[in-house]
Amino acid sequence: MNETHIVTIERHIIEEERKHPGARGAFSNILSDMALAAKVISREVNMAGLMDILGQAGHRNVQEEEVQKLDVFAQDVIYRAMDHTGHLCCMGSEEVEELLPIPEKFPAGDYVLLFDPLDGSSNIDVNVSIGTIFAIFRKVSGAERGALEDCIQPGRKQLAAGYVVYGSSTMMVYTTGNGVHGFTLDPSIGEFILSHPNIRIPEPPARSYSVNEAYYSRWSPPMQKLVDHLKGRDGSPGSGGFSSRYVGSLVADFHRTLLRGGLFMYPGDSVNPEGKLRLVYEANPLAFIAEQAGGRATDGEQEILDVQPQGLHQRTPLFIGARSLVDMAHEQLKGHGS
Ligand code: P6P
Repeated sequence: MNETHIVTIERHIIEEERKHPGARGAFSNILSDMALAAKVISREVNMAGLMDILGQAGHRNVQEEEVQKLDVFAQDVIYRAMDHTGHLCCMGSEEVEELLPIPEKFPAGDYVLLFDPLDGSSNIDVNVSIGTIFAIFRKVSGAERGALEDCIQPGRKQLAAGYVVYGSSTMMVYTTGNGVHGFTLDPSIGEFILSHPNIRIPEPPARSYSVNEAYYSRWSPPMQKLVDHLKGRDGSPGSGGFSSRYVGSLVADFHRTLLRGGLFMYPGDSVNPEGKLRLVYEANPLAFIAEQAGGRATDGEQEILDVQPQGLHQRTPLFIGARSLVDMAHEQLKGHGS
């Protein structure tokens, strides 16, 4: 790369801010602070195997999942990067049941941060890619230090969304509503460098689908019929010719879908009618990114971004990826429940 064409994420964020008339910089600072937190988390994730940080932290989070030490670390890093800046009125995290307040000793601001600090944590010990997912909203309540209504706005209201994938390289991908842009961490200089400007989900997409087929027997008949079609088992036109890819780490599966195309699915089933993934800090941010990249995201009945959340940790079925493939899935599922 020609050294004079290095665009750091901080530079890109500032240039994005100039596209938002009246922006006062607070919003840009939140994104830059998230990039800093991502660098710190990346360092620990990449050293985890060497620093005996692996293994259970010995307690369970609100999802009743064994908490890995890195989960706790990532949660703490993001909170501490944000709690003192005066830009946020409160935060919401996958790891904490209640809203995360801004400490009284620090000023509160006009924005809200919702995040999953380290999704896919069960994959940490086996060195599979994991990720951080985040969404930023403007405060809508009259409460100086935020309220639940600030954290359960429809995804359509997001000002920005992004994720960090800690994989063979660490990448941060974000949108502020002007396209989707990817940055790769250069550890030698500690900077996220623009590597994937204006990401678009390919159309026609890679003929690839991503779902945990172990749950086939628990799916609705329309969901079973959809996957049978993708596997070429129903002989209908366009049936078959797909490959299957499933990492079991949402950010890794989504990142591949974003760059290559394809269809990622986590449907509801007879055991978990609303599926497993979380609406507010997983499906919504990824849906904003997917739409900005020309794709689509639905819950089988409606666009993810149009769902009015009822609670911070609400689950949702998710069908996301290349528009043509989500359209096909949605038509087969709508009205039947995923
Ligand atoms: P399953 C990881 O635990 C996670 O929350 C997501 O990252 C991933 O997409 C999903 O669960 C995998 O769930 O039921 O297929 O193991």
